[in-house]
Amino acid sequence: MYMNHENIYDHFLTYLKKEDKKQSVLFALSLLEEEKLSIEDLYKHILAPSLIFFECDVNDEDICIWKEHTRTSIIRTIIEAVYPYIVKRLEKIKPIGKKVVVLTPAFEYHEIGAIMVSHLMVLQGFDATYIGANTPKQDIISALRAYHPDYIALSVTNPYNIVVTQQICDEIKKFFPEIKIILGGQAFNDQAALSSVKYDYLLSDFDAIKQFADEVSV
Ligand code: B12
Repeated sequence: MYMNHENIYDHFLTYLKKEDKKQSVLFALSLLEEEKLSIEDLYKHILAPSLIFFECDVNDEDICIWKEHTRTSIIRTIIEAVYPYIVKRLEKIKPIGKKVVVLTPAFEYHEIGAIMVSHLMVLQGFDATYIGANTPKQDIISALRAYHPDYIALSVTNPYNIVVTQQICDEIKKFFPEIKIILGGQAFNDQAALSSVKYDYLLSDFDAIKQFADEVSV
């Protein structure tokens, strides 16, 4: 019987450190199956930290990039396998009647945060669709034309992608002034980065999604 998130996290890391995909995936899914953790807690306390705090062992430096890629791929498999559990929860979720398109902009390959955000938004009653990583400006515009969302959420990790984010936000505001722009991701840890970007909401972490849902569903 687990006492707290820390114990679960440590247990999960023993599998991840060995790149044991089978045990990592089975263990993570068993937490949901046996209702030891909610999807929200699995993402917040287990999966996200396992990537954010990934550190290279000094002895492993030569193979570190390979290890990081392998870990990312394991986490991605788990997130995709969580989707049926989201569908199961949908029966109990009251839709709030707001559509969101989630993506990462051109040149931004870090997409795990964006995928998790789209899932967590669905769990809060949003009609949220993840349209991909490294999304060129033109494809974003086409998606907005097709989906007519209330919000577009951009996840940006690398600070050097703020310039492209600024250009995308300018176009969105020009062609779709009614669509509200949500920004999130590590690139905005330094809020000075935002001075040149047109946006409506800055959400810092997973908890902010719930607060945002409460705010816009009234
Ligand atoms: C996995 C990973 C990769 C993978 C990504 C694979 C994929 N399919 O996503 C790959 C190998 C592609 C990669 C590449 C690179 N990476 Co990398 N990567 C990481 C790593 C280890 C984990 C990222 C991750 O998924 N975290 C888990 C998610 C859940 O966290 P998150 O995205 O931050 O999301 C949280 C919040 O930011 C927030 N959030 C995020 N988006 C949004 C959106 C909304 C709307 C909301 C509400 C919240 C929200 O919610 C989450 C929970 O709090 C980080 C280490 C780290 N400290 O993060 C480095 C890291 C981000 N990478 C880094 C770098 C430098 C690179 C490369 C430039 C390396 C290189 N030289 O090639 C390239 C750049 C590629 C590109 N053009 O984008 C640096 C960035 C440093 C910086 N500040 O500039 C980091 C921090 C590593 C480091 N310590 O140096 N990387």
